[in-house]
Order: sequence, then structure tokens, then C-alpha cells
Amino acid sequence: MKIATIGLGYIGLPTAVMFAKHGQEVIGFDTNKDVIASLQSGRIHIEEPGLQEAFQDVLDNGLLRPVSRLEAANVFIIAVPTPHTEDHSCDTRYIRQAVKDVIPLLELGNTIILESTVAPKTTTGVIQPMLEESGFTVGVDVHLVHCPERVLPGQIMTELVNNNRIIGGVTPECTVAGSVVYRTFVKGEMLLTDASTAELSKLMENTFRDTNIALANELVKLSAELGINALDVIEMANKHPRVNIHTPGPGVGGHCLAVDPYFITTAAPEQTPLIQTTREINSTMPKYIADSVDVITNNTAKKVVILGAAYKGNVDDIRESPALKIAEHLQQRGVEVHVYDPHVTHYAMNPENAFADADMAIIATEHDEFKQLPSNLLTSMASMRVFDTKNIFEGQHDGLSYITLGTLHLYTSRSRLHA
Ligand code: SAJ
Repeated sequence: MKIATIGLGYIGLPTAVMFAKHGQEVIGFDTNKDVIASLQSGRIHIEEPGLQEAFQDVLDNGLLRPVSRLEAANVFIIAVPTPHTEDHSCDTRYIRQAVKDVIPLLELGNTIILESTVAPKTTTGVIQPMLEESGFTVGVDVHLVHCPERVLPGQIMTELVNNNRIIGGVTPECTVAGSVVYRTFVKGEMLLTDASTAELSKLMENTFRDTNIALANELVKLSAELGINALDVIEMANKHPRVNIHTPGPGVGGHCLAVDPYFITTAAPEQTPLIQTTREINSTMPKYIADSVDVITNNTAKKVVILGAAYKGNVDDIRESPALKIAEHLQQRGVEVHVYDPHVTHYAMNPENAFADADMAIIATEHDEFKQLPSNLLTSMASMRVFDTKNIFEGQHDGLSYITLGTLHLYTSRSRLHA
């Protein structure tokens, strides 16, 4: 089988490597010439454990060829970005370009697989018409399948092989054709379905998580108002065998949970009040954190250090990061804000300067480095306050005031009345 992967990013490159590693002839195509040049010289351009070694092997044995011109193949796998437009709907321009590139090369019996995350009905509403307008009957002449990726960065090489795989064909014949392709290396279960079900399943996985996080964040707000520790409530409630309240925090970041639910709400606005509210709750958490800083310090904070720029712990990805949004809110209020993050090059410098004379340190990302904070940094602060929005700090220090999302009620006026 000759496989062409289109888009050599976080998903396309490891996928191409995996097919080649399992004996398929693979060409990897990307429109970015620098990416192709780097790969042809043997260097991968993304960070992912185990990928460089596996890539080098398949490059050396000739099974994977990075190319800047797409070629004919039996299978075309599209793994290009799907950014969102201004109104948060799914921007399919890279997908449409990829399909346009594939069409002149198509032969009878070929399979086209879409891995990119898309709004419901994109496969049948956008791609299928493009193929049919070019004279190909989907399910007869060529096969069209949506197989969403579901891997976690940092564990891609093992999750690609072991995770279950959703195979959503436009027709049952297409589904079978898709499963034949992935069976070459996937050890997980093949979940056979249609394209639209596959699209919405992928979106709902991330929406499920987003909505459950919103519930936890709402619990923080109502507990602060009622004078109850939200973190204690979560601990108690989660002892129930069928309850799993998620972890509250400063908001939801990354390019999946903070983006995918909008692909659903913009596709069916009238039917999705809950998902819209979820997004509203999670995307306003950074403002809530900034408001809490005002309440805790009685509007006296002049300088604040934010610990973490990345959207989650122990990664260097700052896309949609709540930490940076907290920084913006505080800056708009005239606070001097320093962001320190040892994982992100741009923010990795000079913690001494960031802490010196600060009125508060806010832990916004659960990096391991922030579980303890050096004494000299804490004592250099004007007011030794740590506001831990991730509940990870394990340190102790004389005179330290430690605040979590569970103890905000100690600072709100109404709860003081309750006390
Ligand atoms: N977060 C919370 N509370 C929680 C869990 C997470 O506030 O209880 C926050 C994190 O701090 C972060 C955001 O949510 O800001 C997202 O983090 P995450 O680890 O939940 O998810 P991602 O975006 O890194 O990866 C997700 C995964 N999806 C699911 O677990 C359902 C991954 O499997 C998908 O492949 C990926 O989205 C994707 O590409 O769609």
C-alpha cells in the first residue's frame, strides 16, 4: 500500500512514521518548504518523545520520503490544521486546499481519509461534493472516511498504536476501506461508524471534558459566595462511586477543549445553550481570577508574578492559555505583571526580578517546578501571598499567606457575614 500523508504537524508526521514503521511505503507532503527541508535533512521540527528516533529509522530505510510535491498513492491521509474563524466556526480552507491537491492524482479504488477535527457534516458537506463534482462517485470509485485523531501530546507514539480508533465512512464500503488502512498498525479496537457520527463523537469528547470543568469552576464561584470550601466539596462528592467532578482552575486552554465545542455551537446555535454556557464560564475564569486578586488584596496589588504561561502542566504550549489572559486583565487594571515559566523560552528568564516586591504570586499552570518555591524568591516579595489556582503548592514558609480556589470565601464580604 502506498500512503500519502498531507500535513506533517503534530498528528500527520507521527502518523506517517507509524505507517512506514509497519512496512508501508509512505510519502509525507507539507506546503511548508522549511518543514520538508528539515525532514529531508533528518531533523524533525516538533517535540514528541520517541519520534525523532522512529523517523530516522524510516528515513534511512527509505520507507518514508518527505516531499514538496504530492504524488499518486493508494491512500491519502489529510491531517492539516482546522483553525477557527472570527465567529469561532470551523475554518476548512486548508482541508479544501488539500482535497484540491489530491483530486488530479486520484485513481479508481483510492481512499481519502480526513483526520483533522472538523464541524459536524464537513466530510459529507464539503469534501464529498468536491470529489463528486470532479466525477468520482464516493463509495464506488473512491472511498472517503473521517478518522479523527485522539492522541495526547507527549504520548503520541504509544497512543497512536494502542488507542481505539473511530472509522467513519461516508458509505459502509468506505468504512471497510478505512479499517483496512489502520489495521496495519493499530492494536486498539476499530469503532466502525459513519462520517458524521465520527465527527460529532470527536467533538463531544472534548466538549464533555470542557463542560465538566465548567461545572467545577461554577462550584468555586458559588462556594465562595456561600462560605464553603469548594475543593473540600469536590473531595467529598468524588467519594461517590459514580461521581467525578473535574478539577477547577483558571480557565481552559489548548487548541482542543477551548476550540472544539464552538464547532458544535456554531453548527447548531439554537440547540446548544448548555455548551455555550460552558464556554462562557470557562473563558471568563481568567477575569474571575483577576477579580479575586482585587478582593484578596483589597485593590492594593501593584505588582503580581504569574507562575506559568503554558495552558497545562509540564508542556511548552501557550495556545489559548488562561495564564496569559489573567495577565492581560491585571495589566488593564494598572497592575505590573511578570510572567515566569521555565518551560516556555520567552518567559523562562529572571524569576528574581519577577518576584521582587510583588504583592502576590499566582500559580496558573501545574508545572512540577511550582510545587515548591525557593525561599529567597518568596521573601523578596512585598507581601508573601501565593494564590494557587491549581492547588499544587506543597511548600511552607513563615508568614506566607496561601490562598486556593477553595478558600476564596475567606475574602469575600458576604461570606464574612456568614462567618
Ligand atoms: N483542565 C481543567 N480541569 C480539568 C482538566 C483539564 O481545568 O479537570 C484544563 C487544563 O488545565 C487545560 C485544558 O483543560 O487548560 C485542556 O487540558 P486537557 O489535558 O484536558 O486536554 P488537551 O487539550 O491537552 O487534550 C485533549 C484530549 N481530550 C480528552 O481528554 C477528551 C486529547 O485526548 C485529545 O486528543 C485532544 O484534546 C485533541 O486533540 O482534541
